[in-house]
Amino acid sequence: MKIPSSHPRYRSLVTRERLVQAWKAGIVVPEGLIAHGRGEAFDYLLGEETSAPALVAEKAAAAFLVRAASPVISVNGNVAALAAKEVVRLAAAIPAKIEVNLFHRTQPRVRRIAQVLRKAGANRVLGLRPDARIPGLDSKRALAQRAGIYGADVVLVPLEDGDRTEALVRMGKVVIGVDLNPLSRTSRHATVPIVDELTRAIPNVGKFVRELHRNPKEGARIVRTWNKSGNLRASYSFLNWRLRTLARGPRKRSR
Ligand code: PTJ
Repeated sequence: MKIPSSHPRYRSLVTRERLVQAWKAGIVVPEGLIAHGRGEAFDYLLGEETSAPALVAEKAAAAFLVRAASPVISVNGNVAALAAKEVVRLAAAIPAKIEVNLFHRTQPRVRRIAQVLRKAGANRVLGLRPDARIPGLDSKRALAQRAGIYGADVVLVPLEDGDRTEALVRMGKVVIGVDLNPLSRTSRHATVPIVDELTRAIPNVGKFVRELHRNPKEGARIVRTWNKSGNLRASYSFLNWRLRTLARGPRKRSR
């Protein structure tokens, strides 16, 4: 579908179209389109830009990732459709492994998503041959690779369902979520919940990764002082402030 670039919601419509095309190509599941709608609704409320608390969380995520012994980025259908190149670039900067992990898992879909990632520049993509199960999960999300998510100390899980976030935290891993819904179970249970839009969040984390590689002391300090509940509270306050400002309406000019 041709979207006129003059449309006031051009970016949003292009993103939607991209997801629909990825659904037609068997990369995104229909449930992924629903998940996107939920994300977009929260993005409206948050003002469709990175908030100050999200930026702080993105820097903390970068600090955990650069200091990790075995970091892994988990990729599902929506992430592959929206941010394959950004994920590959971030993985190279850390450096981290990439593993395809799906809720609605089928082997052909895993293969297609791995192909998207390779086309985006990934040399090695895990997840095709899982050899372990994440304890406490009955869904196919439990299937993981020992060389990847199963053995990782830090896992980045964008657009996740809360179950696996909780299960990975129970395994003792540092879990970094990217979820526009600050009330989701992922946001509440992740070690570092990033309440921001995926395509804004991943490049921001990448920028901080490069910055912290040059300043390892700063990375150590951030990890030591990271305050997850304080940061999440700041996200709720930001949302509250946004809604209160909107409720007050446009400011009257003083004479
Ligand atoms: O590809 P699969 O089979 O692994 O399935 C992927 C989906 C997304 C269907 C699966 O993980 C799922 O059902 O996720 P949930 O439980 O709907 O959670 C997705 C979360 O991501 C929701 O809380 C949305 O608000 C949020 N979200 C959606 N789009 C974005 C987003 N957050 C950040 N950026 C987005 N673009």
